[in-house]
Amino acid sequence: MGDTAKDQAGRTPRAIYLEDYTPPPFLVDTVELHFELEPDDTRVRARLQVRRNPAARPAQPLRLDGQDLELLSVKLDGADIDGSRYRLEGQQLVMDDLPDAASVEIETRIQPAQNTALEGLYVSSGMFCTQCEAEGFRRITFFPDRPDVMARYTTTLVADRKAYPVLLSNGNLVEQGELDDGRHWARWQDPFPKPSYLFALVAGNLVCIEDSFTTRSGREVALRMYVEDVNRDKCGHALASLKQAMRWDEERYGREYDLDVFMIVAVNDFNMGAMENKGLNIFNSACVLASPDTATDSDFYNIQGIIGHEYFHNWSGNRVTCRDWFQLSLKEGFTVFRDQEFSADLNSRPVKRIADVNVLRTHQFAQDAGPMAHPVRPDSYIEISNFYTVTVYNKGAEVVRMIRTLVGQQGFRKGTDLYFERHDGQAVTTDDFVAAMEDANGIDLSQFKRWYSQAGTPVIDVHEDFADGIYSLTLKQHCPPTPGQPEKQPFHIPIDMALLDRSGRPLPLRLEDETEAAGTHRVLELKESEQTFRFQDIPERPVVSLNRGFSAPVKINLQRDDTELAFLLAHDPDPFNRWDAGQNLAMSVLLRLVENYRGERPLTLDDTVVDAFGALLADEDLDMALIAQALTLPSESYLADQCEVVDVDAIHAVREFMRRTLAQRLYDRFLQRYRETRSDAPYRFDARSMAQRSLKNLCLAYLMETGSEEARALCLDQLEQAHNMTDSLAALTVLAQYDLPQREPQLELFYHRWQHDPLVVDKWFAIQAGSRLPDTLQRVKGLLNHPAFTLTNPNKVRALIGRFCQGNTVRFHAADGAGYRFLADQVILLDPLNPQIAARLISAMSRWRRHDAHRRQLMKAELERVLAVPGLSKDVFEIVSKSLEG
Ligand code: 7MF
Ligand code: ZN
Repeated sequence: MGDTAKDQAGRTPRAIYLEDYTPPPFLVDTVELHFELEPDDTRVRARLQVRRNPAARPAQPLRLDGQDLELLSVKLDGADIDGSRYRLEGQQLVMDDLPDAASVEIETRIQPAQNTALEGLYVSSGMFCTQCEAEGFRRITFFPDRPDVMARYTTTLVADRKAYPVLLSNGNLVEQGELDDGRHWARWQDPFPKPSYLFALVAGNLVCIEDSFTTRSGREVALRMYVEDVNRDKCGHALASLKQAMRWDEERYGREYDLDVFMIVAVNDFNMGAMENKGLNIFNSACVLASPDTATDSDFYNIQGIIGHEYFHNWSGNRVTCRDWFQLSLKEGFTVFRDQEFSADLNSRPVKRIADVNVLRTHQFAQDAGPMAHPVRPDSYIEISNFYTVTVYNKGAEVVRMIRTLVGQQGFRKGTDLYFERHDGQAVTTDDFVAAMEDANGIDLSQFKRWYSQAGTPVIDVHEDFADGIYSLTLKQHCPPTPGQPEKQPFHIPIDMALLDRSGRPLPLRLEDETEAAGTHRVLELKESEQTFRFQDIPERPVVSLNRGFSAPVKINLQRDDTELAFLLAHDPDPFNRWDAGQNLAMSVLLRLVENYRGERPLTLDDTVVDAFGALLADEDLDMALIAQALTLPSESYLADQCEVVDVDAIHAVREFMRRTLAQRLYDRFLQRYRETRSDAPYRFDARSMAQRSLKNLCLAYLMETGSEEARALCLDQLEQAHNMTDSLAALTVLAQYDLPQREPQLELFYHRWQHDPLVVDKWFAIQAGSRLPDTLQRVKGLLNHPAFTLTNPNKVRALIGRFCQGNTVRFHAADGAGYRFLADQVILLDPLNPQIAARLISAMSRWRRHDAHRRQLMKAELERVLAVPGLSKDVFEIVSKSLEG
């Protein structure tokens, strides 16, 4: 039985509060784990050396968490004890009257093959593997399953030799042997104390691809990647990325790897992207396996970043970990910041920044404005799995980035050095992180810390004034209310800015209390609700470039006309703000078009706008990836966020109109660019070739919007000629948007070519689920019965159901409510199998209140239907109940 939304007494699940934190009554010095692995009957013996925590309130019992475990026996200091010496209380095993130090040995039985939740120990494609973060270890054995209990682990695995020739766990292999019943065993020892969430084991029939890395201090580290034999040719990119990450962390943070072996395992059934288990990272196969034939540029790019992310956790997460799960952003915000900078250093920095800001604005700003809004450091949760969010991760990374902006690159490095030195081997808080930054730099970040405790996206209203050579910039901040936080205190906001003259050159800046100008850009520190900055000796009315590089995760309210936006799009020396001006220009055009569409007035596009985008397309000096990003119109969901009441049909129609019109009016330029960027060169993963492919495929998509025979021929030709997945998938994705005779045969052909490769089949599902054609829901429903589809594989669920409900706004929100009914049906089927994935899916309806009355009613009814399901998981219960309250 899984955990249920209501317990036997019918009570709803209890929330956990940050303010209730108390230190653990007992610490665990060592753990010896012994596994006898059988898919349907695994025996786990755990021997814990426990010791009373001097820092805890005295006389408390030992409490061990356990979930879905069959308890076989308990021993205390080597002797069997009976049920009078311990009790099972809820999901804990409680022992009173323990001595100050004791050995507790517990034997349990679990059924990994029945574990569809993919938390704890489970079987995937015939191999055993684990996922323990955040609270999965309690599904393996009874243990104080909280990150402030750090222990040294020794793990012995026993399994059938034929079926499971490879036996892995954290740390170093210390011993192995054969048993005479066809089984073998291996013992692993991890010298570093770690919290239970970093425990991992893997047992299966895997091949090992070896490499090595020599650290800066000259130690040789063995790098081993374990995959199914069919995937042996898809490991090169991950291993190359790993070595880049190891070098980068040495150079940028002075951090070396600390064990003699680093292992990566690829698993087909995995709830998330990857997991940083000490010395044994486990990856969703979709986030680690790549070959040019089967993976796209964005797959290659993401894999590099995710490999970096998991590797960087070895210091930001493992050596220094979280005191409790409210501190999740301590490791995740910091590590996302680190992986973002890694990707920026290795590829194009502006391209990376634009991509990251896009994620933040479309997903995190939306979360901040909805019923699931929470601070970077939440103060309560029902199910912690629901708080692995864009707020904790991506806004958390922005908070770290703002600290770096405030203290500078060198000050930041001093801060991280002090942080790692002070807290190595400890479980700490976001306050500890900030304190290290303060102490290393002699500054006060107390007001800044509101970024951790207050939810919501601050809004800055801008007022400009120019007279007598003085340019005055007035910034007023406010932050809308969020659940539980009606009023907010002012944030400490770093705003990077410049003033541009008529030709786009940044002017020297001198504030009124300064004697001479210093530099042509400034980081203004906004701390009050309202502040005015007066710049002297300004020769002409300037154009302000604000929040350059997106220096703070805020919304800027500054009314500009199309001409000024077009000017910034053409001239801003900050590439990020250049792109941003283009997005704002497109946005204001589109929002006006929405009004026209609703008023049944004709839709038109001004020359200013067409010319601005046309000039960009023709710019020979601009990075092709930036051109592609600038020509990508704001997404339908981001547009929806800018509307009082969302009109999905209007938004879809005007965005398509603008794409089609740009394509018609700039047809020749798109065509020329397409021809220039075609290439027969073999696939290479580097910023230049990726940029070229991204512009080419953007041009193809625009050209197809015109419906020309020529474009169609180019698309089919690309599909036929493509010698890499990036190009063939791009062509097929475009083709799938049109009701053309070639659509079905080409989809069919693609499936037949790739049916043996589950990751490519996922792409095939996603293409169909993302099509804007009106019969897409029917199609998706049909594909649920396709032999390659299964609800028990999260990648399949995300590709088909996730793509339809989260990536196909116009079809999901169909006015008849069929999309909503479909989602609720699937969530109800999925929840008993995999609550984490079910909870992520149902979030697609959490912002139901923003839609028109008709759709609101339909979504609310579906949410209520889900909430009424008996035995609902805590995961889905929390999302649905908060969505209905909010
Ligand atoms: C890059 O954070 C950025 C974020 C938890 C699982 C991986 O290392 C992780 C794990 C979730 C959501 C996003 C990411 C991860 C998880 C992730 C991966 C790569 N500690 Br849930
Ligand atoms: Zn992480």
